[in-house]
Amino acid sequence: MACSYFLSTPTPSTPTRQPANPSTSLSWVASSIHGGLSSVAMAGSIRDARSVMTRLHLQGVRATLTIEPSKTSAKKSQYELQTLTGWLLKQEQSGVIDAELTIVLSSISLACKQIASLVQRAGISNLTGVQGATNVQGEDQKKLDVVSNEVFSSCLRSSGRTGIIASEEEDIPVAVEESYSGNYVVVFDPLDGSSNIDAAVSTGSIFGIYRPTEGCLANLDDDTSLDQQAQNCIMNVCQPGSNLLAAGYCMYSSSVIMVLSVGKGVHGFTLDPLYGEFVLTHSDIKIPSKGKIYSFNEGNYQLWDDKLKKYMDDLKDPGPSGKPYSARYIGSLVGDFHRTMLYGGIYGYPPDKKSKNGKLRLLYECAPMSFLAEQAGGKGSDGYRRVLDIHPEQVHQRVPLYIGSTEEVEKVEKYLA
Ligand code: AFP
Repeated sequence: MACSYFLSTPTPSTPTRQPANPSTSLSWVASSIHGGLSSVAMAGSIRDARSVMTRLHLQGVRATLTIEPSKTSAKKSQYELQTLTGWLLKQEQSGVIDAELTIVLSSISLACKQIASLVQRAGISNLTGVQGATNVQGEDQKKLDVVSNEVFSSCLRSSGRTGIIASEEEDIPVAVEESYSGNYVVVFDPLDGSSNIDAAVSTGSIFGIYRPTEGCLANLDDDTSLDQQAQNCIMNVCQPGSNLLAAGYCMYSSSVIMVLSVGKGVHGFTLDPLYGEFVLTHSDIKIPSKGKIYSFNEGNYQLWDDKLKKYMDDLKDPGPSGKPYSARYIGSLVGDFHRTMLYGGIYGYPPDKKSKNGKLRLLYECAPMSFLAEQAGGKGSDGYRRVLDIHPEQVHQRVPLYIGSTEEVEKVEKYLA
């Protein structure tokens, strides 16, 4: 890290110190009593400082190199912002991601900004309510589900770096014709929690990015039939979460926050509504190892397995401390998971008598969130195994999910064993 030092004429009370590494980069101030040079702030190495010393000596000024940490310039400027764009470029420069992935992530951030503005204005621009169709999973599509899917897909297509996209709102994964390099496989839920939209409650977009795979390049000029191409796309999308290169979500709430991992920790960026830029606000997020908040839809309690009922009953037992766990449930995975990441605790969507695999989808909900949980030091489990180890058999496959603080996830696993 660059340090700040002073180069000044000596006084009896300031002993001369020599730096360990003469090429260390630093900022410094040269000041002299006689040489006409007074408090000149410079940035450079100690070699630069020594050359100024030499010049001072040549001018007949007697000065000695005295190096002291600056009290003022170590302070971070209040105007210094780390934007998502700048952060991505840094990751690229340090070889964590390549230029292609940088472009894909930028195009996702653009989609999120557009969806954020649509969500905020939904009530004004008649975008609340249902579209009148159902998706492949038989769920009513909201108008904003459809629009957000359009926005997400078109941003990814126009990035030119995405080979296949798989969305909650599309029956099967689609090969992207505009792709000319990169060919990343991107899975996403463009607007999760959309049943909350009409009440202006938190929603979010979730995404995961997989490595390009050879079997599924969209080439509409070749003789491959569309059916075969679709098959290829399905095969290539059905990768376990352990193959994820990057994953994240964008939460549309009292603020718009994009949380992202490229496999080196988890970082959160808040959209500055004045600049229209995502700004780094949550660096290297770590989930507390335990936490006394649980987030389950307890309306399904009677439909749960007895082991899970026992677990839930015990969470509510005040015990010797006199303090039971607290319940928090928005009904929007992104919002519930975001809180769990920051405060600790557990989010769960268990199986029940009606839905034997729970409600959440492996590819574009459970796997990306589990990737983030692990990158933040937490855990994602289906009750018995690591979610990231599950190999999807279908694009819209559902799995039970228990995710959050490591100790809390291990606790529910013990009850279910
Ligand atoms: P919607 O997109 O239909 O609102 O579903 C949201 C969701 O997939 C997820 O975000 C929630 O955690 C979960 O469903 C809530 O489901 P319940 O309403 O059954 O609790």
